[in-house]
Amino acid sequence: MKKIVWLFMLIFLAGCNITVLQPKSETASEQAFLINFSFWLMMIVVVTVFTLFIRFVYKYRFTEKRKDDLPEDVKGNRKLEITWIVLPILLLIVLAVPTIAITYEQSAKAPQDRKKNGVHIDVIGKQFSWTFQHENGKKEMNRLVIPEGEPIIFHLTSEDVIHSFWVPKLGGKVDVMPGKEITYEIKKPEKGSYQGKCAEYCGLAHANMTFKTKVVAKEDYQEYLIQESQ
Ligand SMILES: [Cu+2]
Repeated sequence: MKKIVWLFMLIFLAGCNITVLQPKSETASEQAFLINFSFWLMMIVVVTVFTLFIRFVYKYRFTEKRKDDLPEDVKGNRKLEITWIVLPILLLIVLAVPTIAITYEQSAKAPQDRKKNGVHIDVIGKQFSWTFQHENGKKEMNRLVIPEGEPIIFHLTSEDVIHSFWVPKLGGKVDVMPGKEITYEIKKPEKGSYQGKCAEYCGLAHANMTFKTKVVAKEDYQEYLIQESQ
């Protein structure tokens, strides 16, 4: 009992801060929606199963009165059987439709036309840093500046091993492959500063492969582009 109390205290006092559940872009909001939606849908199943389980254990428990009872031998129940086949199928369809639609729409794609509407940024990962190159050729290391509200199209490549591009509050994770360009889009980021990181173990200093992401107003982004790199 004491252990359970400690466990609950640990969970409640840990101050869990799950950044993917604090989305700051349309892309991340869709991802958070999928997590919440499937969680609550599964909770319906969990609660139903546990309620029935507890109810049956209690209802058919051993008592002095029923000591010699032999339950009736039941063979089949069409209504019940149809119910427990059809209900899960319906639940799975409800779960599958938004999951497939969103994951298909968001998944990283083969290189795309650079004329596609949006801000295009080349992202080059290497052990153990990130380089961001903007459309006018401006380059910066470990600091990504992007304009708010625009579709941001990242062209991801790696110079050595496989990395993974991830800004938890904005979107990701997307594998960054050597010798192969992949495009990934983050829609409508909101103003703010966010932590970005490599999400694929890539060597000894993998944990240091982080970068700062700054989402700024559109005018500020234009100004940033013409500033000399510091
Ligand atoms: Cu890495």
